[in-house]
Amino acid sequence: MWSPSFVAALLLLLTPAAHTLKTGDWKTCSQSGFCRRGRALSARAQDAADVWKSPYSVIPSSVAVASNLASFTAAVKSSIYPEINFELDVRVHKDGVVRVRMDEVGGLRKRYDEAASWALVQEPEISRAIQWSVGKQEIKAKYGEKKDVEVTVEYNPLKVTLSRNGKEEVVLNGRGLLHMEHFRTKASGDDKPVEGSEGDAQAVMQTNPAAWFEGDTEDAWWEETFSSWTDSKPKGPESLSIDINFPRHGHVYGIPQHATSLSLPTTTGPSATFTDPYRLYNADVFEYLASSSMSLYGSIPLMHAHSAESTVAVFNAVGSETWIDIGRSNDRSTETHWVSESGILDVFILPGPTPEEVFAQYARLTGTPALPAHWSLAYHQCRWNYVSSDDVRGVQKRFDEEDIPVDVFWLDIEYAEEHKYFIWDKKTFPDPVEMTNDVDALERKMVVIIDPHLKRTSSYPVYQKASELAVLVKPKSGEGEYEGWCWSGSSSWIDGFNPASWEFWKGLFKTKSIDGQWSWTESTDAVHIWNDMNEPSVFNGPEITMPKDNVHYGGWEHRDVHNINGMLFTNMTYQAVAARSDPPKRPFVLTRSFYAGSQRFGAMWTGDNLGTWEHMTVNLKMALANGIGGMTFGGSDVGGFFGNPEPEMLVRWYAIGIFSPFFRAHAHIDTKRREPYLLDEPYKSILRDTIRLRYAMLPMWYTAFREATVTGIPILRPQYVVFPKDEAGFAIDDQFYVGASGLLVKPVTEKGATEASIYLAEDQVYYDYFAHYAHQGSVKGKYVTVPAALHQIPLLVRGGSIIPTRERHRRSSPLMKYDPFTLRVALDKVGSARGELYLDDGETYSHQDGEIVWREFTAETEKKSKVLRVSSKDLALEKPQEAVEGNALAHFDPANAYAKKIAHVRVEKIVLVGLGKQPKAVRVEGGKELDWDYAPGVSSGKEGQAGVLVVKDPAVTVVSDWTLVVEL
Ligand code: NBV
Repeated sequence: MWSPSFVAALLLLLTPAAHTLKTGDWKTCSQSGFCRRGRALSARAQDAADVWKSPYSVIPSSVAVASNLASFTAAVKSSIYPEINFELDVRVHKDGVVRVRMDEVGGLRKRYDEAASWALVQEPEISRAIQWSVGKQEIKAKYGEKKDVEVTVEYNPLKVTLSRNGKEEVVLNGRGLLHMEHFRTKASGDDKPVEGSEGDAQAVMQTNPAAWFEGDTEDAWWEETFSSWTDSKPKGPESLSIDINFPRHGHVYGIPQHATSLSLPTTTGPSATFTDPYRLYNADVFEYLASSSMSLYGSIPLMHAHSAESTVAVFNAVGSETWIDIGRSNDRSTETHWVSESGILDVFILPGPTPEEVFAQYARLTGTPALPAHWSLAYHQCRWNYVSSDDVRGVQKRFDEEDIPVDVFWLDIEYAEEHKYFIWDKKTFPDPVEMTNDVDALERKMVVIIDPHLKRTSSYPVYQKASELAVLVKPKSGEGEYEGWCWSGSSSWIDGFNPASWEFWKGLFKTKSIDGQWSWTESTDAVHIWNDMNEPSVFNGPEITMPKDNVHYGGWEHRDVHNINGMLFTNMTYQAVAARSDPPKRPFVLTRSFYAGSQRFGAMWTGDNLGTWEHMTVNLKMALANGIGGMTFGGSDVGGFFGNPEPEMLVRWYAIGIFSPFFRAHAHIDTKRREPYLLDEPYKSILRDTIRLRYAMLPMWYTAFREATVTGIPILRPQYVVFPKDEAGFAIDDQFYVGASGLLVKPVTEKGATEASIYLAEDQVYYDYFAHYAHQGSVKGKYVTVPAALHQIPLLVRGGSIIPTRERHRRSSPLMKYDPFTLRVALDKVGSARGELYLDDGETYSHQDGEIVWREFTAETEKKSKVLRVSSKDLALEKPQEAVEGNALAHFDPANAYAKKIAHVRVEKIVLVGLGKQPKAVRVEGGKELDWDYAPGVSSGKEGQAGVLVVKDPAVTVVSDWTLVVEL
């Protein structure tokens, strides 16, 4: 019998293109026709900057303001192709976001215009308060509460500007790089010189502006080859170029996913960090580089631009391959140039002006992350592969023997017979339901991989049915089924753009067969799903993906929808898993590929990282950038996918893992087993403590997730988000805050470190979470040094925070659901603090009906009366509209069914950090004196070992209002 690893090794051999470390497997800009054309246009425009003028202009007489005054349309012409018609549509949303759309009208074909409809959560509401004033040379509107925002569309050349208080914030086509290549008919001969293009550039500009503008050859207009692949390009050139400038904004962030710094390094100009533009083209980049502008698995065309004055953003809703150049001018403005292969111009300008407002604006467009099931925030144990059901049982046993908590066991592709997903390999997994039930017995879950490639064999009911329903992607002929090579050998791909594929897909996940249809009856509600390879990854395809001339439902080419493809697959899977249980439970789906809006369908991870310190470091930065793009529920393979990490590295990676919203250990099939219980001491004990810390902090994490689902603000918050005016923090991406909890984490990513240096942006006290040492920050910003030996995690608590934890050790997180809480109160300089706790049943949708507990804890020191009070009150009662995602609660009943269920759950300990004085007495208002311990130390305003008061068993519950009184 062939072992799974033998089969995998064989497949690796059979797929040479996919599996050797070669950056040459993916295009550079100069190997991509439309990118080359876009960059050439930019270079020509720059050379002729003094005379250069965009050929696109608005026809003034065509400007038509809608009857509700909220939007306008206008005809646009290019002086180079006067016979081609474009239409511009500009509207302002209720929240001030400006949407600018332009399409070719009456052309030979239709451009793909559905990217936004996949990304947007709903059609945005248009503002009714906008009054456009139509002038001879421009049309503009002022809006905003203080009428400080202005959007101006200049006619000739076409230029769109968003300004605030008279200062330009975002400018579209300011450099004249707008170019929508119109559809045309192919003349005979390829790459032929354009007539009249000979001679000196300036002369050509005068005599043949088209040749000057578009270049002097039909460069890759009708066909393009890369390596051994030829893209037939039946529609000819249709790329879209637009420059977007951010005057006086010296930092840009976002456009995930790239392995680079959070503040994006430049790609143009003499000191450019990268020679190639940032590429957005979902790709299975094997052993990706730790510093590169190359594409990775997911693409979110959202960019924040930031300065101490404001944060603004653009969301360029395009689904085709896109390259983005970033340059910086002397006045520290950022100039960007976006070139996409196809699609319409559909740019959303997000006016901010704060990071929070930009997140809210983007969330109103593409949605917030779905509230995950509580268990999915706990620890996930994965590897390629747990090879049998007994292997899974054995791993579970070892975790329990070693008292290491874990919630989820994962199965990679080897569970599936011949990689036919859903079909268990009965030689190794003879009893999948029993195995799942054994895991479920400790309220644990399983996550099983389902990839989008379907093995083309009639013995595979999933493929057979998909083929029968004709819901598979088609080859360039538009007939039949595209066939490519992936794990399952000869495969075809489900086409999520075909509406019929959704019902089919949903049906597959049913645990009871309906009407005799094949469904996954050998599965239970405790099984959740991992979607991998959904870029899609195709071993024998160009750049390890699908040919661009493949055809999807509606006749669209794969090129038009490539970056959206992976999201559709997860969306379908998410709906399918949700529809499986009745009443519905929150599905968990992990995806490798993503697009704008993917946050609504679950978690992502950073793919096949290497077990190196560089990858560990860059994965952290990537987590921050992914969060900017909405994908806050993310993490990296703890330990690194490839390689055998030394114990020190593994320990440090777990310390990162416990501060990642998604916390999963994973490893390649060729690596040595490295489950935490396998390590020698002291590493094993350190890992146990580390994972336990994650479990203790689950209340904080769940509370942070609630907030993200309502506000769209990422859970891992970089400095510029928390301190938007502090220039010194704008490029910091090696430390972050966790939600609004006040926790500041500085992961150690260097071998042999014993100390870490943490930047404090404000004049505030920050306590060491474990040792309670009080570090005083400074208004000017300041670095402090904290101990960071292997068993120590550099973790500070911002003065003024209250952190809820649960500190009993359990084997899995659902077993903690009635455990008592500890409140850690970190007093600020004036002796006050605030924190929140959000709870619900953690798995159903009853939270949307108000079955929640959402508390606010506050601490106040009254100097005069010499008392410190810590109080708990009902936040849901105060702000029912903000309690849960989608503003669903109009009213809130504090005595809801969930609150009743946990009515007995106590607060077992209150820890007050930064109390400089031993108390005289401690009691809960109206109650008797309580027991306490006091460890002397400084008060919250001073540097040094802080005084700590521990109040044991205050005899209060978590759902009730109470006040603890500390007499000083
Ligand atoms: O399914 C096997 C792996 C998986 O373990 C990994 O996490 C994915 O990113 N998968 C990629 C396929 C091929 C990896 C070489």
